[in-house]
Amino acid sequence: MTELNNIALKILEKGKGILAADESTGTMTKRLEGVNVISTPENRLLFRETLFSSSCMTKCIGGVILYDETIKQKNSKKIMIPELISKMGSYPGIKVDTGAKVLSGSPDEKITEGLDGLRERLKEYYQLGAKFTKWRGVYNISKNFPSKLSIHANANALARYSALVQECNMVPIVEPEVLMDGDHSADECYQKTSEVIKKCFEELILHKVDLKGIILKPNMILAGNKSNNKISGDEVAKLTLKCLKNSVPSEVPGIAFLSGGQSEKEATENLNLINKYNNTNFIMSYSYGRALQQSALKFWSKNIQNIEGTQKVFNHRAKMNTLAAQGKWSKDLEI
Ligand code: 5MM
Repeated sequence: MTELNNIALKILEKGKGILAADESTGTMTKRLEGVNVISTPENRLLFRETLFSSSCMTKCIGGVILYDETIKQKNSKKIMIPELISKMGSYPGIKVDTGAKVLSGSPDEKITEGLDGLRERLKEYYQLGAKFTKWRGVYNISKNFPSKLSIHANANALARYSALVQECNMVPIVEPEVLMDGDHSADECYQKTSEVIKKCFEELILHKVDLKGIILKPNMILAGNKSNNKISGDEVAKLTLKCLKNSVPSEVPGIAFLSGGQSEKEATENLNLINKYNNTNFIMSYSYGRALQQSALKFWSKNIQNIEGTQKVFNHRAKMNTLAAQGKWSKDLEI
């Protein structure tokens, strides 16, 4: 089990973070069509291999979460994608859930599926070079949500997933995402996120998951995106730290936040403040999807052959976040 702890620490060492490039084909199609690029396996690969061969992969990106399609693809030089990522000095990982579906018993909420046949799929991914995995539970906030049922069912699935992943010698990323959609206050986000995370750890412990060999991927504590009572970055950082300090067991080596719909700069600034005020022993880094890729995707969409230009944009964003993961970012470093 020390091996898993070492991998988790390596992924997040020296301000390194995780690139979440695990958009399923449906989501990736939305992203590409949003910038007027046709979503073909070739275009999805071209954008992703452009990112994975960027220079920031060596010093800033400790791990890349892949989707099933990508982990089985070869780049233009016929190198398998996990091998390319390893050669760049990063760890390949894989999303293993099969998506969030309607939760029977509370049809306005979601339960993440993918446990059936997971043990066999994990063996295949391990053979393909994956060193870590990801599973995301989603929760929405409203007066009655997340319900006890959704909190319990998703925590149980996250724990069963994590136990199987460790059995197969990979590090599970545990991602309970409390969505920012809605008009709720930051205090409500704090209450619900605390409840969700505490339940996850109760189940992880029950399922005998070694907490030293996981990475937690939570949301930051924010007011809902439709709330009129937005809070400052300082308050986001302080509430986020308070929530995690009170709900995450000290054995957990690292926390890598999702960006959840924050703008690129907001996600960087908030991470920087979290690290400035960090009064815990946890490494606090990033596992961003949109907040790492948005500008690079926009640039690339205008000229998909401009590899170098796209990489420059991506390198900058990764560098900013790696500085933020050490509390060393400042506004004037932005272009
Ligand atoms: C990259 O997006 C992932 C979700 O993909 P699907 O919806 O296609 O399954 C998502 O899990 C992502 O890894 C996390 O939410 C973090 O991404 P953001 O954009 O929130 O930082």
